[in-house]
Amino acid sequence: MNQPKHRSTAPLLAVTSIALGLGLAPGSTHAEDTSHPGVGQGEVRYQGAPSGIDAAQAKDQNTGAPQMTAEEFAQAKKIFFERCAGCHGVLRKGATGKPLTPDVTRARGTDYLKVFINYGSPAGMPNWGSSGELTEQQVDMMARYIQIEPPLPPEFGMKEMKDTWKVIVPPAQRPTKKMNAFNIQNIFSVTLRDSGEVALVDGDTKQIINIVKTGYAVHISRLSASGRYLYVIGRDARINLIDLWMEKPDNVAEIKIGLEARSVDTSKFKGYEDRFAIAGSYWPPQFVIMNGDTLEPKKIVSTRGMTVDTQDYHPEPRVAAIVASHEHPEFIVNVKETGKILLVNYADIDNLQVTEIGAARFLHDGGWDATHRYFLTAANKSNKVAVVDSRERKLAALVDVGAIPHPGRGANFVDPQFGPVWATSHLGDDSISLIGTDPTRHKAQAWKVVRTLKGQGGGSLFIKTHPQSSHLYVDTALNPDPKISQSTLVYDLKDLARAPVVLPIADWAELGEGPKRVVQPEYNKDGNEVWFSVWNGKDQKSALVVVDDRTLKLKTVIKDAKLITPTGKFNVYNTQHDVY
Ligand code: DHE
Repeated sequence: MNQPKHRSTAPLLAVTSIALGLGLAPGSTHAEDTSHPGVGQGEVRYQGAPSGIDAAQAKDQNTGAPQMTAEEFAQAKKIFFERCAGCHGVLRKGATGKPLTPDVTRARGTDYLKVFINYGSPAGMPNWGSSGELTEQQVDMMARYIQIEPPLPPEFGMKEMKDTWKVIVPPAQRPTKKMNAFNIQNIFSVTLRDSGEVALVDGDTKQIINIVKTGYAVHISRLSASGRYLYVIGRDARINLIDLWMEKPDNVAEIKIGLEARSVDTSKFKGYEDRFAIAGSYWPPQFVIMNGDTLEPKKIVSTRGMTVDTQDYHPEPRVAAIVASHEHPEFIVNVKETGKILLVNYADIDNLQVTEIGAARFLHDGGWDATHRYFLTAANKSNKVAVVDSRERKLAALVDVGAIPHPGRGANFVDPQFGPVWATSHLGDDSISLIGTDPTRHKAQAWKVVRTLKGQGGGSLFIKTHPQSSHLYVDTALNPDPKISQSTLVYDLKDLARAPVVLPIADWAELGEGPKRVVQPEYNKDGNEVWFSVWNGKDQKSALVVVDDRTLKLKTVIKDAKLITPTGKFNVYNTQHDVY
């Protein structure tokens, strides 16, 4: 490096002569510099040296980009954030979808890109044009838009969070004991995706207790360690804190922690019960630790950094699943695009210790093994499951599975031949991978796929069982064949060689028209009922279907005009205790 050659001495000389002209001793650091009002001379000398960056390396990023009117740009930007950013990322660096940065797209050219946007691809890109979702003019506009440098959404720091933070009922004014007669351990928090609400449904009586206003397109609900507080996070990064002890459980605090988010969890280690909450955002890429009972934000940490494999800088590593360790006062945070798993120790958040575990891209969802020591999580586009030993704080294994694993939190049971296993289904194929999870008594099987079951088809999102059940339920909500997306498979865990049973869940709901996707099996507290969402269009009828787990017969259908687009369901007890 020839750095000294680039460094001109001119500014230093200039400052010195100004100092001399003012009659000040050269080297005085206190006198103000007249060329930089308000700045001391010493500071100007210190910071005023020319940068070693060659100006020619800093290019005008939009040279050679196609033309767009301001109106087209505004419309294309809106379409991109609404339809494309989920897969390709806000900065278009790629994740589930391919990278769409101008270096890639400009080399392809407008005509090529138009074909792609119009007809989609077998790798999963929707056919936006030929399906009629986008007009010919919009397809052309999007093909030009993605050749222009992506516009940056704003950052969201402490000030922005505090501006949105509301304590609706302060802790001192909340009940000191449970004020209702509900069996709160068997309440289900049901995401009403397109109405910006959750339904709290009494698992015993199947009655709706309350419909609570939340963020837009709620993603998940999680419970505090005591089971009293329910945390709900919307895609718009709004968190609602619901107190289940109130006469009618409702919001007691809320905050927006970013512009887009998917995950929230709470401190579960002994001595820290209900103390902290954590939420991760997609944009900006960061997580925030909050007070558990008020949501007051305490510490924000960015996840921008280097990727695990090529060690290149990634400007948008989104926070995917977060779980709370039972072995240490730590949150386990999946960073999707860098493929890193962070162990964030909350014992002293002013001197925050973060252990970084290299796993694989692109980390998504996951859950605990039955002992709650090992966290198994999908690195979906790597077709792997990463296993973290939360006691030893290190990676235990990277296990090759089927195409695009998507476990939700997965399913734990005992394989009659291979011992304790955790299972995932897949978005990209019809397999269900069973991974051995007992390195002590079944060492040879630990962290290996010991058995692969054949499902109904790809497009599976969630798989579930319960310690009191001998069944394994696998949905196929995103399969293109309605017969498959509207039903579920059930395996007999005592006899895995036996052909699985198909339950026609959507038919049982008798809803009439619509896609009626059957999604996310969730058990009740006792493990003898399984609840499914029949997820229909916003203006169509949806329902919750409850199956008797012992007989595999329909138990009841919960229908209500207020149950708009139900998707995820979270049983209080099972979520609180990580039972799955
Ligand atoms: Fe999810 C979990 C992200 C689309 C329903 N989803 C998760 C988690 C992440 C995630 C990171 C894990 C959270 C955790 O455990 O802390 N989901 C995403 C996406 O990025 C994606 C692909 C696109 C998007 O724009 O959001 C996406 N998810 C969906 C849906 O379309 C689903 C089916 C319906 C819906 O409600 O939007 C959906 N995701 C769910 C559910 C869970 C979930 C029900 C929790 C499962 C569980 O049992 O814990």
